[in-house]
Amino acid sequence: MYKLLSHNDLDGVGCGILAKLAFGKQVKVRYNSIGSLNREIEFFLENDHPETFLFITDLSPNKDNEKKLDDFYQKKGKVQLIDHHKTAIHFNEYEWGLVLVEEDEGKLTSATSLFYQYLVEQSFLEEKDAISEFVELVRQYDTWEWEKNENNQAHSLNSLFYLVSIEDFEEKMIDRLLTSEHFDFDEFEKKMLDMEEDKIERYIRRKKREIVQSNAGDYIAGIVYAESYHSELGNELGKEYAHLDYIAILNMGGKRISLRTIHDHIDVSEIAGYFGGGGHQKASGCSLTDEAYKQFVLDTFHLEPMQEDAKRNRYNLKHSSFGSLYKNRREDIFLLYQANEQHWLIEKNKTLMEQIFTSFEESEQFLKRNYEVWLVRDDQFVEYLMNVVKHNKF
Ligand SMILES: [Mn+2]
Repeated sequence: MYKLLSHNDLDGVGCGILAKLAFGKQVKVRYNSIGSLNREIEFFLENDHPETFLFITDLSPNKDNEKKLDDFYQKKGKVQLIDHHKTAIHFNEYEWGLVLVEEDEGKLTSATSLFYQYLVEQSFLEEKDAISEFVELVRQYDTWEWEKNENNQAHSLNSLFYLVSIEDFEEKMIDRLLTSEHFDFDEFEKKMLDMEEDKIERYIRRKKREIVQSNAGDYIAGIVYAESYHSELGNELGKEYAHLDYIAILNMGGKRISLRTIHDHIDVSEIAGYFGGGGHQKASGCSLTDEAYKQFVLDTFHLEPMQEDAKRNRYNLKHSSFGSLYKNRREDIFLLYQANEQHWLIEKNKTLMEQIFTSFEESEQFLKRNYEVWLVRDDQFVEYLMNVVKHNKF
């Protein structure tokens, strides 16, 4: 007999689907949140048949269970952990641990892609186009490579995963992978997924108007409340407000925080780790502890939401040679302009600020991080210019 304990997201359930394809009725699969894994491991060690082979995928046990699992391995040799989270790297010290964040060519891994390789290598499962395509979609979604590759099918697969129950999803996928030569959605699913995509877009648009900016320790974070679409939100909000170091998405009902960044120089798994969580460099999570509650909720609840830059301007544009006009909530006006080849300057309420910048981006980032400014609409820009002209005339 086999038992698989896996994560309850698409990548984790991808592992469950592969396990059922490989072992059929010989495997019992249990999906877990990060919080419930350790209880399941303890239950397994105390209650399951001692000859059962245990797989753990896409999640990692705590210190206590790490030790217990190693004892179990020393006695029976029947445990294999497969993961791709950076915070689980130390499990490679064990014979039963296989943790790989990226392949040699810099291609990011997912638990499903690693588990597939493992099952094929061990001859538990035969390679097949439909399965390989499914595994690749899961990998691209989980690593967010789908966006760069514009592989919308990967995004759709995750949307479908959340539209139906885990049991239905498993059953549908197993059936499809067994019978089809290539992986695809059926016509009904395609219609549903189109509608779902519109819904996600509207949800994100609303959240763009709710996010607040806050100094959080050494960083500047965007904070937003949301129960769903965390990855999509983290990515879209991160791009809209690129001056923020990371986005913290608070799920109050679940008492969890998701941390996302689009920047290579920020490691949100460190921040999550500080609050007892973990994950990837660009996507991590932790529980809403008392300390996290104070920093992310209590200290920020009074803050006003950020304002988006004006999007449909023809005149007040970023990088414009006439300068770009910004405003903050205190009605200060900032004109950002290029003084010469190397230097960008800022006038605050028509007085030159002392800071000198070497690029538009650097100066805009300074303004957004320190003054929470937004690019004003054309009509306000024109009004500003008219005032300047009037002033010069009389
Ligand atoms: Mn994963």
